Amino acid sequence: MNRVQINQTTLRLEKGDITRCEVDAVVNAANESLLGGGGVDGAIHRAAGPELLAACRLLNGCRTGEAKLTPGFRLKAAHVIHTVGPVWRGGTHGESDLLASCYQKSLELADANGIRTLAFPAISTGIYGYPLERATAIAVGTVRKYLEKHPGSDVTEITFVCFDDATVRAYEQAFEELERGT
Ligand code: AR6
Repeated sequence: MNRVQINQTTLRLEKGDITRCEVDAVVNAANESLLGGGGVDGAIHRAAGPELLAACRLLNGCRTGEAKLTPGFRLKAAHVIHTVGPVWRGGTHGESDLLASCYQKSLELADANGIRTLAFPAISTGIYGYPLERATAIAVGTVRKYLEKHPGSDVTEITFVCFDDATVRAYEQAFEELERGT
């Protein structure tokens, strides 16, 4: 299963590179400095150009679980929502609440800025080591809760962009669990 509908919003998954997504905003899995890094963060900064780093420098960093907005500069996406996922430290350091907060705060920023189409990477599941299936369940579950609580949300389409097949399978499973209501 690669598509789920919640109120007016379609959740979909796509395999590929988030820097090429034609959406209103892409979400960046950043670190607290917001000054760039590896993984999807490095790819977004390379594709957006040096103006993105200059804009990020003005933001004074971002705490784990929070989100901040910049323009997308040379990306096709008009905006970048930078959020900082938790580093996995065994699961007993508030990681699940912090990861859920990344999705929640990103959606709040999207709605506050008229963003209708949004693409998320699998936050924290790369360099930060969050177990994949647990992370995708939190991603999909948090988005569902947000949309059920905000039936007037302007966001019409949310794409979970998967860089590899294991991530595709994890989102497919999370979509199936959501449809089954588990
Ligand atoms: N498009 C979509 N997904 C991607 C792309 C891409 N171009 N590149 C990687 N991914 P990660 P984190 C996937 O490590 O775990 C940075 O240094 C990747 O396969 O990018 O939150 C930051 O500055 C994985 O599925 O982010 C932080 O220091 C997912 O994106 C730290 O890494 C997230 O992997 C954040 O670590």
